Amino acid sequence: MLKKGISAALVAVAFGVCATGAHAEIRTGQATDPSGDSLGGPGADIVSARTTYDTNGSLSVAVTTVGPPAGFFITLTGSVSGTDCLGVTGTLAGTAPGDLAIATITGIRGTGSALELITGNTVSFSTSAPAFAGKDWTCTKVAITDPGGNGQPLDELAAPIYFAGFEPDSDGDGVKDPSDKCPTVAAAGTADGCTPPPAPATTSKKPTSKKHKASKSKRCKAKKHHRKARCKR
Ligand SMILES: [Ca+2]
Ligand SMILES: [Ca+2]
Repeated sequence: MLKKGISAALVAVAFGVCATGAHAEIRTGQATDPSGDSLGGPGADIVSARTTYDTNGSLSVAVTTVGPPAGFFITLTGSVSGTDCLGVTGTLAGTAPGDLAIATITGIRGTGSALELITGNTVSFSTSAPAFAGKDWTCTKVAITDPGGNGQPLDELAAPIYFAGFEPDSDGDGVKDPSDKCPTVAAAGTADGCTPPPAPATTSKKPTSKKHKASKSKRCKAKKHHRKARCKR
């Protein structure tokens, strides 16, 4: 009876876990960008960014700049395609400093709003809505434009943020681009994607020995009429 009770409890726990989102997935990624490459001031010069996407429907993107954030920040979260980030995208965007940010999804008008929070030189945008659930999102692009200068681009991430486990492998050698020092030269089986694997070491002295024996045998055959006795030794 006790065993039955325990089994029932375990089944209930198992179902409970599944019902509360056992299949949900949290994907994260981060990327850096050089400083000093912005057409704007330090507040519009991206140095790093990171994303967290919960497939239950929460998305947040944080962008760090050289100085206190200043500009119109646009973050587009989509799907890795080659080395780009495309497809149906979730946008979190807003002017920093400011308090109104927007959240939209391609093809869905007026999806909602996003929360904007500034801490030091980092501005974070986040939203949580059913429309953001279950997307095939694996990357994020970030750009800053000039809010007072007809949207002129000031700085953008040099490469999209690729979520961990979804980084592209341009040359298909099994070494993901972020760790591949030669991303266009396939070098399977290497750690850095460049150095070809070492050639298998030539083995032992046996082949030499056989060759030697063979040549000795040939020599002996040729001379068998003359030096039969010596060859046998
Ligand atoms: Ca930059
Ligand atoms: Ca590679």
